[in-house]
Amino acid sequence: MKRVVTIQDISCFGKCSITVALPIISAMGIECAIIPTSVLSTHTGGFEGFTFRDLSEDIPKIKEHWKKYKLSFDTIYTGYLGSHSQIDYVIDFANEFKREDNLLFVDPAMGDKGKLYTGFDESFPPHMAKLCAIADIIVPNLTEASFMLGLEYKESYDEEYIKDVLKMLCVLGAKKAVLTGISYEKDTQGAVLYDSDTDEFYSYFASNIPMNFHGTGDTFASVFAGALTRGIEEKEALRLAVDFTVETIKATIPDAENHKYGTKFEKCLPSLIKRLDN
Ligand code: PXL
Repeated sequence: MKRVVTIQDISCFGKCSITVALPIISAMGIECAIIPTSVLSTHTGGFEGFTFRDLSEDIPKIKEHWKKYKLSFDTIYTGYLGSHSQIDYVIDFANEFKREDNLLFVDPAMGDKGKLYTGFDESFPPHMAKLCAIADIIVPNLTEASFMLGLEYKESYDEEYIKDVLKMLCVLGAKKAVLTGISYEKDTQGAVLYDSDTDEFYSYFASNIPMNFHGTGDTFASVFAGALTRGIEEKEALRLAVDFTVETIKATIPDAENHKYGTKFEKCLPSLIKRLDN
């Protein structure tokens, strides 16, 4: 059985990070080990007064313990990290557990819609860029990419601009980069992949549902990381991740007023499993 370790926070309520990654990756038939980097009562997107327990100091201790057991992972998948020291500990973990034949998959989850999430300042993205630099593949949205590259965030853009941003992301050091939440036309939204080894681009778009639900980036990243771990070819993995994310958004439309409570992704897991079986 393939094995992923995902390193991100536990938001106890609100369906994002580990509470999304773990069920999705398990449903994809992959073992999912976790390193919780912090525990929050809710995510930071729209809840007042959330708690935050920093577990940074546990990361090196978990690493040392796992080293004794010579544990290995097909994919190291990192998501939201809540402090500068967590980034350093995760880089250290990746340097220890990265092999020639495994995947370091980085979702630099730290902002959306041109703004950084509550709790981050402008010193954070350049630091996250250092983790992205050692990754095999990174999956930022345009906000995260713009902050890491020191570019002004653009609401509207064309294909050329997105291609330039992807190339700049790979200049940071990542081998491959995917920009998520890309929309050239109002009716479609999707993701664009760039492979710096082959200098090739691949785009996949599905219907654009003009609603924002929390945790959809984590859903996309979990399915994409899971599919790559299963050995699914990148283009198909991207299609699977975009399609599943759109399906979860559609399943949540009846509950749109509770967008901060996350999506009803659980309803869609059977169809994800079915698609993997085919
Ligand atoms: O979905 C990304 C995410 C993960 N973890 C926490 C967050 C967010 C986005 O706001 O606040 C704690």
